[in-house]
Amino acid sequence: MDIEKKLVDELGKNIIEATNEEIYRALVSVVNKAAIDKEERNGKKKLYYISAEFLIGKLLSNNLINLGLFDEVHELLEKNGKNLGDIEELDAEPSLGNGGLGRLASCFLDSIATLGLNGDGVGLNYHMGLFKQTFKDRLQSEIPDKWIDKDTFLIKTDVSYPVSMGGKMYNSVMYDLLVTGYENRTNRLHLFDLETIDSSIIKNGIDFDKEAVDKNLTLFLYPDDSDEAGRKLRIYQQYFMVCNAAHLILDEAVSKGSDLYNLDEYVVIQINDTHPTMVIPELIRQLMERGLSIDDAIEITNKCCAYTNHTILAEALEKWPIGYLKSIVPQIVPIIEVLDDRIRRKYEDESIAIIDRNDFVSMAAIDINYGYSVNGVAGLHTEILKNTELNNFYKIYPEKFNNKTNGITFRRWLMSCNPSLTKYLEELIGEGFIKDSFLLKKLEEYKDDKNVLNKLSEIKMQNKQAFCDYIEKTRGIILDKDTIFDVQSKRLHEYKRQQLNLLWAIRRYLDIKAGIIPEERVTVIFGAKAAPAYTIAKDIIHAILSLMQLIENDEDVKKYLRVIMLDNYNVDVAEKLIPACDISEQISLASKEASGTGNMKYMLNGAVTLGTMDGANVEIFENVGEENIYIFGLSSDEVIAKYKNGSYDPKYYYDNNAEIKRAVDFLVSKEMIGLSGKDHDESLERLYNEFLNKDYFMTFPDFDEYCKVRNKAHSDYKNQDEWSRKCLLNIANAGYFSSDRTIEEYNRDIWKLQ
Ligand code: 9GP
Repeated sequence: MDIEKKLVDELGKNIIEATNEEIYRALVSVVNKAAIDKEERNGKKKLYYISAEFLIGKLLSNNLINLGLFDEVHELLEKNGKNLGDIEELDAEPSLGNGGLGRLASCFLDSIATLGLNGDGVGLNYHMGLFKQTFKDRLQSEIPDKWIDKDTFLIKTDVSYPVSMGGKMYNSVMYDLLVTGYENRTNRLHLFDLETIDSSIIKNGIDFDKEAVDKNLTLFLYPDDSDEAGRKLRIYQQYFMVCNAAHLILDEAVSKGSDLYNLDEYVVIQINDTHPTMVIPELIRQLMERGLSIDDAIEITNKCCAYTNHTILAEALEKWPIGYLKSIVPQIVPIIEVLDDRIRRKYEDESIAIIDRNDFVSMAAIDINYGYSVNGVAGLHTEILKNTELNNFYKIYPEKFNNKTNGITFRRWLMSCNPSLTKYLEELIGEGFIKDSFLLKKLEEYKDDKNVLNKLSEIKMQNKQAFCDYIEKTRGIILDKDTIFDVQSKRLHEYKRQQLNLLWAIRRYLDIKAGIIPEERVTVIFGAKAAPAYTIAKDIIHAILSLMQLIENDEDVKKYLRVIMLDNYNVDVAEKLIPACDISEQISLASKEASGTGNMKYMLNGAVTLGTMDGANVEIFENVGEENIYIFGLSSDEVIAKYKNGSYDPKYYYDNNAEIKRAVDFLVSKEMIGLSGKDHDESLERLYNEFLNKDYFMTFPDFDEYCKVRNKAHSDYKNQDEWSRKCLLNIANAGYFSSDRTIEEYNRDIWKLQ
């Protein structure tokens, strides 16, 4: 392709005369056209990956890489005195996800297209995304993340469906994002929306009238559900998503020749967590509308739907009051009742019923009873589902349960975010690993090659410097690349235990204040958003920001320890932070993190994991070997047993462990409270009490070992050759964690697309 000609045609002038904004707009158009050329209409069977979240990240570079245009465009712009990096700054990050769930969905779309599979994503077009995080007075505040107003890759289609909800009709409109595969086909992400959305109803941060559904339906991802109107809005969103999906699925199948009785030859639907579950009763309803009997409709739907579970936390295993469904989507309630009735008659087991005794509808029970596949997202997680959380289902449907350990796309999480490492790997082991990730293993040959180890350290240093420059430019914070970058970036949740990391930092701070000077200088970096209604998570952020402020104003401590909380952690920030990380904190309470995918991204970029035996950390451990990972903490069996016998008492640890007491007491010390200029600080006090009276995710039992192992990792860092060898072995053994491998397994075992 003559990219220069295309770009100039699009611009209507020479590149040198164009502004960055004009070039950006022209590139979007050129990229979309090139991507459309790679669409394929063939393939009888098609996958529909339905998800409330798709955390896709900026698209320009990724699309250029996948279309094989990156180097050419880069050089062309340079030749004309322009810089692709500057132009990319204009690329708004679509704010369509929250964390791992949405990022996984995006990695999967990339791999599906890269493997040449026929599969589209289906979701919602949130105008303001999750939210944009800002810090004010050491507290998180939320503002709308307006990404659609800017020029984007979104394509408006003429597809539209009527959706009946709450006694009113809504007409949808479908927008598409093109999903480019690496040197392969283009698929699509369909995002449904309403024309009537009105962002002027947003007041004070992200508050809005939750009842004005025609105006608010697709404003935000996960609107606050702490009240009834919020919970109902989530049902509106979910039904809107799946009603449109079902229409689209049936239309496409019929247009390809399906008589609907053979729908499973044309369609497979992957239900990503419980949010899209209503697609099951809705598909049944639409099949009946098209003339099928309920028996046939149920049987066919069952053959088309597969469910992925991404958590054992009750908060994400949704249960909706049947009363809410009756008021919003009465058309599917009789179907849900039939589905429930059939299961009750067949199994007489209350624990697997769909409508429980309190008249709540269990979404997971619909998925498991009426889908043909149930998978967990890492080996340990799937075992916990089978043996504990979903054991009653597993006993009935053992054949449905399977594991699909998560993965990440190397296109974004290596090639795009870490070009210097990619280039060096290509020099050493060839380009093959980009398509066959297991070839990374060849790198092991160099594990004792001093030159290679030095070069890897050098690349890490360059990435750390680039990250420092970025943080200075965007946040005005000056970091020191010659310190250990010890990083925890992920959603803020108590089970992920940012608070454990914080207690270590407090301990280190107090030691330094007491004159115990550490040998290693460490920069602890956090990136995390807390859900707006999750009070304790926000308290943890407040505590981290408070410690950060104390240290930033204390030159004596600052020399040895920095604590940096980055605002608005998103894919863009992640792409800069991950290549710069030395130690990757994956410290969830064992059994609670279904998989984690940040752990894989850090590993691939040559960071060493400090973690518990949880989620995919277990498989990282198995792949890299114990020498190349730092493990601590209770095992998942121990944790599960502690919950079962109710034996955990945080007060016992507080009373008997002086270090724990010292660190926890510091939360409500004069220094910390004093920052507020008042004599008390509600948020810090609440966190202190939470630790003492609850500590539901068992921070204290793991504290001593965590500190010991973390300090050992810091001290090992001094031996740069040894450390660099660990980094090399992490990279070399990351091949298993490519989402291409995961998608091949989904296709082999569940989807069976040609
Ligand atoms: O918490 C899990 C995370 O462990 C996993 O890696 C990710 C993708 O499978 O899903 C997350 N789950 C959710 O965000 C909500 O279920």
